Amino acid sequence: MRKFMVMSGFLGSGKTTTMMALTDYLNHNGCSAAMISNDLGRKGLADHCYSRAAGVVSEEISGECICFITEDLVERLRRLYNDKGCELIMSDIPGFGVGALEHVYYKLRDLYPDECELAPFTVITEGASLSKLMEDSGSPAAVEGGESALPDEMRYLLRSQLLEGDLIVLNKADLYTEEEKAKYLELIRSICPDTPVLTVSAVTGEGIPELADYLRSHVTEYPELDFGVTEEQFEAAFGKLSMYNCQYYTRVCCDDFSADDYLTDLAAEIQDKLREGGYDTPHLKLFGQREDGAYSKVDLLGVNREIIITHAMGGRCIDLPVVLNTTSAADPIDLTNIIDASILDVSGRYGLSVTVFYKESFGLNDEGRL
Ligand SMILES: Nc1nc2c(ncn2[C@@H]2O[C@H](COP(=O)(O)OP(=O)(O)OP(=O)(O)O)[C@@H](O)[C@H]2O)c(=O)[nH]1
Ligand SMILES: [Mg+2]
Repeated sequence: MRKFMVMSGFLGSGKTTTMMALTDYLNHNGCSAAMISNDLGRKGLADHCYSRAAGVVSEEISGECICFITEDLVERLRRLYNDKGCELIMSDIPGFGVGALEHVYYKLRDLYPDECELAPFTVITEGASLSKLMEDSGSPAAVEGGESALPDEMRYLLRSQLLEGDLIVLNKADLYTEEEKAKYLELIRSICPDTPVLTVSAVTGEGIPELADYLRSHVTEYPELDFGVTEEQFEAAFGKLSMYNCQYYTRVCCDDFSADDYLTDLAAEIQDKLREGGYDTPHLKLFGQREDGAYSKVDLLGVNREIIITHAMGGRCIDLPVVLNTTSAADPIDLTNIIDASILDVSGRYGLSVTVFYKESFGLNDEGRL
């Protein structure tokens, strides 16, 4: 079998976590699998660092959505199939992305028909996104641990992403009551009445074997595309979002420190400042790894939600390389100022020096980016 699949879904819905769980499960159950983390931004993004640190077979395609670099994607797939003996390869796309069905699946079918089979185009969703779709205009969505402050324009993306799927996966099942789960499934059915839906928890592993079997045994049906959303509405949604990525190295002047506490405090500082500025973040990721491989991963999925320590390092360290990535609903210059100031403030509190290796930030609609 030489199979490829794309996993789409909104920022923070659990694409990376689900691909990690699937890759790991498949590799332990008779199918050689690999995942590709794809995002805008320079090489060495948090998702790839995290999946590699966790020991999952993973690669990275950064700088451009796989939608627009078909030849590079095909080259990468060939290497994984031919040199590494992979049978099922999965890649995500940036979490605000729509259109990969057309740009990846249709192009692979038309230009590279004998390259590989295409598994169902899989869309991950979860309670926070579905609550955003459910809320009445003007009344914020209640999600686990807080209300969404995301702009209403995000609904164009959330709805279109669902419509693009051959398969919809309701993730984070461990967080819902039976009543909530039923409400989310009903909403999905009302938007996509004919699309199969599986429920999983990428964190507990519930439903992962069933999802893996489904992907192995089914192929895409090339769903018809009619989002019912105008170009202007997509532009309005993208216009609300900005990206900030940086990598820096931090070192304590004396004593040692907890990477888990440091990254959590940094996430809290950014959260407070974003909230004060009237902004929200669907996903802020912080990753730090000690020289011996021990790592800390902290996530924030909204200004009104609890900070998540996704993986605790546990011990202490004297220095730490840090990767910080976010796509936030904020002005790009304000976002940069907020994060830069937070890094300096919190590092100062811990007595840490900061050496920035690289930093980039831009609005998704900014013109002139090469
Ligand atoms: N409780 C719970 N948390 C989950 C589950 N799946 C993912 N998460 C958490 O949700 C957060 C975001 O998950 P990611 O996998 O990074 O989300 P993503 O879709 O890759 O996000 P982007 O890369 O920003 O588009 C992390 O803190 C995960 O640990 C789940 O099944 N249950
Ligand atoms: Mg991800």
